Amino acid sequence: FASENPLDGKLGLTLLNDRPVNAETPPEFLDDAITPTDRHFIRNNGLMPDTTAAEGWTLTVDGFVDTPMEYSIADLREQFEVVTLALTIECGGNGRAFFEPPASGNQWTYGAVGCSEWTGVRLRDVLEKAGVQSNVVYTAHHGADIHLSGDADKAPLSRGLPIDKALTDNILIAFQMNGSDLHPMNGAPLRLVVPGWPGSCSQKWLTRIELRDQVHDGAKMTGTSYRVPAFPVAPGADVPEEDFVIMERMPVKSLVTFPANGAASGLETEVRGHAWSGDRSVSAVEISTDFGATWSAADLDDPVNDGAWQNWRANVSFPQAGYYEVWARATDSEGVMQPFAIDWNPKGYLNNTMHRVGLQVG
Ligand SMILES: Nc1nc2c(c(=O)[nH]1)N[C@H]1C(S)=C(S)[C@@H](COP(=O)(O)O)O[C@H]1N2
Ligand SMILES: [Mo]
Repeated sequence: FASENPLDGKLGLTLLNDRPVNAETPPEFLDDAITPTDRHFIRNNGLMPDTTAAEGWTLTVDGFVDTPMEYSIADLREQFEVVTLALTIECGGNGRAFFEPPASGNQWTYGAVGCSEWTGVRLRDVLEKAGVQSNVVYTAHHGADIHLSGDADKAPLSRGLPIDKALTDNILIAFQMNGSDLHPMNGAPLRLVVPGWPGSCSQKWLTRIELRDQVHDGAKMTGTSYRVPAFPVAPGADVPEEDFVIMERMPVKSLVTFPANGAASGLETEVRGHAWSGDRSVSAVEISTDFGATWSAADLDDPVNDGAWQNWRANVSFPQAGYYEVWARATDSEGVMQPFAIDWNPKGYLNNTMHRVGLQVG
């Protein structure tokens, strides 16, 4: 794969890094209710596996289970209920580009998020069939991708979930995306999809799920990876590693997908986008066209299923020609609203500040 275009089969993505491949989707290309495969972002921590062929691929389920199991993809299809769900994956570092002082890592702006339709079997069903032993506290996910160093003993990423989360019913071991094979960069032929939690939980090129009697300590589970300070810290603070905790659900957030930032607009236009809040639903989306001075409610759809983002739209009119910004803010089912400003953390995770789109009207 190294010599091929990393964005083959993708359309309009912005490449942030080519080794490992990281590419985000400009918000105006996320306008569809269901994100087409060619618009789904890519976040790799290592290099593509040697093969992404379904033939011969196996998934091992072991660790503290009654019966360790090994499945081909055909076995999974035959032995478990196959379900299709629209599920939102957002990278924990989406919005990192806006931290001040800056945080190192991929400078994601808005587009490390997508909501495709995933087909697979429930993680819960697969774990229950193996028999989850009473001492299990955490899962460990293993993939076939290759560490940047080329060292076969190192994994680029191996993360896990608290067992209670792993046993919820909308986490999929997926072998299809939008009705076709997974895109190689999105984890073909088999991946986890854990909606609403940091994208890193959704192991791609999945080969093994191990049940552990302690919190997983695989690659990027420890240190400052996908972890944030346990308490609010001042911008630029030097936080000792022992004060970091593992990120869990992603916060309430929304995106304006039409019009595009910088677009020309008439005095009246529809504004639309999506909103989501990990493990929760969104109860309201509001729009401001006067820099937050006044707000009005957008029309908000229910999610098509638990774990999918919600679509919203509003008709806005501007009093006269000129430059405006459209701001969107979502409020979730627990009454938590998107903030105006970033609660800074050293690695630039969980930025859910309001999306602002500039418009030239008239
Ligand atoms: N095996 C493996 N799985 C992985 C990763 C990885 O580097 N290797 N990256 C994770 C991260 S950090 C994110 S945000 C999601 C992104 O999924 P996508 O590339 O399909 O958009 O995949 C996750 N799964
Ligand atoms: Mo991520």
